[in-house]
This record gives sequence, C-alpha cells and structure tokens, in this order.
Amino acid sequence: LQMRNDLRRALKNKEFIPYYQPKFDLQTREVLGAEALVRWNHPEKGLVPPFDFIPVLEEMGLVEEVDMMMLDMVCGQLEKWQQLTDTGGKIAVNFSGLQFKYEKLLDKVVDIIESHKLTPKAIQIEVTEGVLLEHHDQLPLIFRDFKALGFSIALDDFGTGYSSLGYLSKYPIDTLKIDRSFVNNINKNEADDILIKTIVSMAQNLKMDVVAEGVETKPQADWLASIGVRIVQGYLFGRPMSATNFEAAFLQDD
Ligand code: G
Ligand code: G
Ligand code: MN
Ligand code: NA
Repeated sequence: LQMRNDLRRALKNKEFIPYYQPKFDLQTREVLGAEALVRWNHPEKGLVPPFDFIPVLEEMGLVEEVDMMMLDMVCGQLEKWQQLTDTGGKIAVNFSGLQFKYEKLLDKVVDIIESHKLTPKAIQIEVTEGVLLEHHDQLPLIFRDFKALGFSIALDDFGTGYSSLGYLSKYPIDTLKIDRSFVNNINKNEADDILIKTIVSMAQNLKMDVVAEGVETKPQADWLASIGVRIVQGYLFGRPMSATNFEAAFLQDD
C-alpha cells in the first residue's frame, strides 16, 4: 500500500528516468543503438530497478503512463543525439503488454514521436512473448498498424514464454531477442546451445533479426558470432547507464 502511494507520487513528480544499454554489432564493432530501461529515481531509496515496481504499476493500471513518459524522454534524448551523430541509431523501448488493450495507443505514440520531430523508424518497440498469449483478435492488427507507420517490433525474452511458434507468422515481428538465460548457458549446456542455433536459423528463414541478450564473456560473443548472430547486448559491451554516460562512452568523436 505504501508502495502504491509512493508510485502515485512518483508519477506526478516524474521520478522515472531512462537508462540506456548499448546494442553492439559484432561484425562492424559499432554501437547500433540502445535499449531504454526504466529506473525509478526514488527520493530516499535511490535508483529502483523495474522488476520491483513495473508489476505493481501493471496491477494498478498505471504502467501505460510510465511507458509513455519513458517514450517521451527517450524521444527527447534521440532528438538531441541525432544532432551529435549521423549514424541514426534506433532506440528500443519496452511496452507492457497491457498497453495494447488501449485503443488510442497508436495515436498517442505517434503524437509523442512527432512532438520531437522524429519518425517511427527511430523507435523499436519491445514486447515480451507473453503478450502474444493474451491473443485477443485485435492484436495482430494493432501490430500491423504500428508496422505500417514504420515502427519495428521486437519479441523480448524469446524462448522463455509459452507462445507457440505459430504466432511468429501471424504477427509482424522484426526481431527476436534471445533471452539471457540461454546465453548464460553457452558452452555449458548443450541443449541450450542447440536451442540458440535453432532460434537463429528460424529467424534467418523468417527474415527476422536476432539480438542475443545478456552477453557477459568473450567466449559467449565468439560463439554467437560463429553461428551468425550479429547483434548483441550485455555487460561485456556495456551496462545500462545514464544518458550522460551513454553519450560520453558511445557518441563522442574522440
Ligand atoms: O533493467 P532491468 O534488467 O532491471 O529490466 C528488467 C525488465 O524490466 C526488462 O526486461 C523489461 O522487460 C522491464 N522494463 C524495463 N524498462 C521498462 C519500461 O520502460 N517499461 C516496461 N513496461 N517495462 C520495462
Ligand atoms: O528487457 P529485458 O527484461 O530483457 O531487460 C534486460 C535486462 O537484463 C535489464 O534489466 C538489464 O539490466 C539486464 N542485463 C543486461 N545485460 C545483462 C548481462 O549481460 N547480464 C545480466 N545478468 N543481466 C543483463
Ligand atoms: Mn527488453
Ligand atoms: Na529481455
């Protein structure tokens, strides 16, 4: 209950901030963009991770407000970063699956993006596999509307959910993000190695991109490169960090 009151105040005071984790291209060795991850900058507790409060916001029916606040801050940042670099990196934002029940979502998202003079190409929307399970009939159509405007869509934590592979042809998905629990087992658990290879070849056949999450060691990165994974995210390349630190580390010329 205390937490709920705290969260209501936090929304009013906009105590949420994006951290940015780089996405790295193993072939060109360049940073391709980032994933924005919310942090609650709590007046007493300091930075609170999303795992501790996103589920509560979902229960309260308020997660959409945070997701839209994050999108607005990320777009503000991108507007600035696009002037620093012409590589035109994308930023991925996480949307709670609950949002897709909300009819005006697309209009709202487009309004936010346009208010920052950006186009949907700059944004990738990450949703967890679980979203597809709620399969109300409208969802593939809503995804198609987003795609038609130029957004790309990534399925997060892929391999941990319960979705049937049939969903992959029904929904316009651009990117599969291999969950870090599989990456963590590379060269340890043969079944997981096979699983990763299978996901990668399936994605290639379906013309989807693959991102491996949670890459922490060079042997993991080398193995992933050897099976054709190009885009990686993980502590080996960079932790989630503040906008200031991200800019200093990846967007300065010298
Ligand atoms: O940064 P961290 O690893 O603690 O993030 C944990 C999880 O929290 C992420 O996997 C993601 O699914 C979720 N998350 C992070 N940022 C956001 C956000 O802005 N909105 C929503 N809905 N979920 C987020
Ligand atoms: O969106 P998603 O729930 O996948 O968010 C990614 C989460 O994984 C974030 O909370 C981030 O802090 C975490 N993370 C990112 N890279 C690594 C990593 O290399 N190792 C571990 N253990 N966690 C990571
Ligand atoms: Mn994510
Ligand atoms: Na993930």
